Amino acid sequence: MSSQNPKRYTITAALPYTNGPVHIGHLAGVYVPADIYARYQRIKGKDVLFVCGSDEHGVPITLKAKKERITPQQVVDKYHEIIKRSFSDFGISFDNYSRTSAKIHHETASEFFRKLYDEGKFVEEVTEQLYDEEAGQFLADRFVVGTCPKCGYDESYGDQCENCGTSHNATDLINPRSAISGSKPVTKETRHWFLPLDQYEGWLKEWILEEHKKDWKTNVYGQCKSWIDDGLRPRAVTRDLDWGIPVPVEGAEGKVLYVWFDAPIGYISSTREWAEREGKDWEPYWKDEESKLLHFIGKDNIVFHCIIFPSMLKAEGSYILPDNVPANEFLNLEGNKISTSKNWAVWLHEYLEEFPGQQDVLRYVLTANAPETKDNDFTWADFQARNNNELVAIFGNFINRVVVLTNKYYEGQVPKPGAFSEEDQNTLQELQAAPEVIESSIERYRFREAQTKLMDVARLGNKYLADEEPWKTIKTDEERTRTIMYTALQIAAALSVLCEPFLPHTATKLRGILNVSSSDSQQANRIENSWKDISEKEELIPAGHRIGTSELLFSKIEDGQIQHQLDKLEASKKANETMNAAVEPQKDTISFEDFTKLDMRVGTIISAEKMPKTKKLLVLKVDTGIDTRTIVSGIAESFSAEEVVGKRVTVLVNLAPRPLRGVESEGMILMTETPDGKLVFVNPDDDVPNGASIS
Ligand code: B3M
Ligand code: ZN
Repeated sequence: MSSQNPKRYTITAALPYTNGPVHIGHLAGVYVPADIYARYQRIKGKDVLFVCGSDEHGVPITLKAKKERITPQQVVDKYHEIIKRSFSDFGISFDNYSRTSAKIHHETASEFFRKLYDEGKFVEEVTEQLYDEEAGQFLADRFVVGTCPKCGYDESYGDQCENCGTSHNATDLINPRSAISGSKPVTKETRHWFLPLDQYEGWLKEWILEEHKKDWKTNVYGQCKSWIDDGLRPRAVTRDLDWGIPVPVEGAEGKVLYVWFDAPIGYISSTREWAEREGKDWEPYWKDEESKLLHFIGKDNIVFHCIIFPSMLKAEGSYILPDNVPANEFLNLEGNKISTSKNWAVWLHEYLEEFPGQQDVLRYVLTANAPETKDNDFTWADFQARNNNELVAIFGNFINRVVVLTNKYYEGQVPKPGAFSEEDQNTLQELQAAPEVIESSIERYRFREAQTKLMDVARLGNKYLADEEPWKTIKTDEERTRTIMYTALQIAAALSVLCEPFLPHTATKLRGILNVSSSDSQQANRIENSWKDISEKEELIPAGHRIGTSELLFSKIEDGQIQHQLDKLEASKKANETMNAAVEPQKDTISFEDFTKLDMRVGTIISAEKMPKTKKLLVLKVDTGIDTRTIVSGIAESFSAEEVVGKRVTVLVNLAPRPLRGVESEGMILMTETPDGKLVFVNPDDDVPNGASIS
């Protein structure tokens, strides 16, 4: 592993589960930081491979398919496209975006498994696993929920607790219940293959706890340490499921690879897919010690990328190990945890519809608030403030003033400078130091700090103009004005390079405005600056060069746009409240005998009148098939007496009679309630006769 000056970079970003679109939490935690890093290394001229792809196996996909009543394949086909599109819209510059349902991935993962299998690296064992008798299937991973054995959270999944991050076996859960049928699972014997993590403990201790004590982030190192200190146990790498990569071994019918076994191999398959397309060799990116392998992930994926996948790579034997795993914490939204099921999220595809062309604003705000060392909060007020007070007022304003004045004073030509004053020299010196300042933050994965330093360059430009006031000197000193404008233009040109990792769309736009090129341009006599040039070149944009016309880089975001976003979230909150209010927790279990004591019949209301001096009560005559009887029912706030006559109803007929306001009520009509509190009848189909019993 070569941290210092590696030959090439293999950068991976977590493969998103393809069971829904991607939101700002994904972008802030994983994809924007990974992209900043990849773009930065490319501008520095490094050999970079940045890969990702859709994670299309695993229980989350199957559950979504069940919920939407479509096939798992339909689920992944739908979301793969949406996710891929969002990434490209936001400028996430993957060299390849693959998917784990691709043939090359099935092959790569199967070969990998087979090699470990053939070399006896797995332990094969018949164990008791949770089984749902109602659904007729084993309950692995997210198919089962229960109480976390570590933190007591009672919605923990079978393979991982979202509350404390611990990864466990489904049989470790306390009070497990099936996510499919809700029933209590039984245990049943089944054969599986286990990766004996306990055998890698000594090596992991040395590799992580010793070698990476200093360079891994404290949140990452801390999680690994606690895992290793707790003692590692063998982990099953196969599952009894019908969606996934079939276990490539005889006698393993009906079994697939555990999604967390195949998904990280997806990084390798994505690399192979890229290499085949580009006519390159994939192996150095994964097998040459001089390559630097980096995994960008969210904190819930730490154990898989720091312990399990490296153990797999180690077991295989020919791969390099990650040099670093710069995992982020979580991003919250307006004070609450982002939640797909509660629709408490800002979806990337929706954002783009509402803020077209403003992807860099979101990238900027997410980096400014990146949850690098602790969970952080995204608020729309902050989004607006950072756009209006920073991007518009500092960056955009500086560029606009430079371009407008150059066009006005010099018809768009960079003026020839005279002698530089001390202020000019200091400013240019500060500019030359900027790449190194930004660089040192990026190399330590401190992207928010790096972006602040980028903005300091725009601040430097603004301050320079404000101090030197070319709009005043133009009236008195032409040569001085030319020098000022020349200097300011150098800052603008530097910004068009320095902002590229953070704000790629803005960088392109700015290069257009300044009429300078990016390295892929075919233009003759092009002006092209690299990261290094900013510190090393005498001038970045020469006198006589003609710039383009002014165009606003950023535009103000109005209160109304923000209010619209807040209203959308408010609507989600309301919808959740009504949904939660509607679902009461299940009551205590009753025996079958208890149930058979209830005598419920289909009946028809034949007359109704309001109980005098009450708001709620109607006195009903009901034909129960057995007899016609009087029932007093508290439904008058939802129904008038007239409208209930003729209604088919369900009646509990053997409820002990009780007097209500002096009228004997001989049973109970079964009702339910809409989320907004309106009562509705539980009414049987019309062709069921009165007296039919319900059981
Ligand atoms: N799909 C988990 C997630 O989306 C998982 C990451 C796989 S990375 C190999 O959080
Ligand atoms: Zn837990």
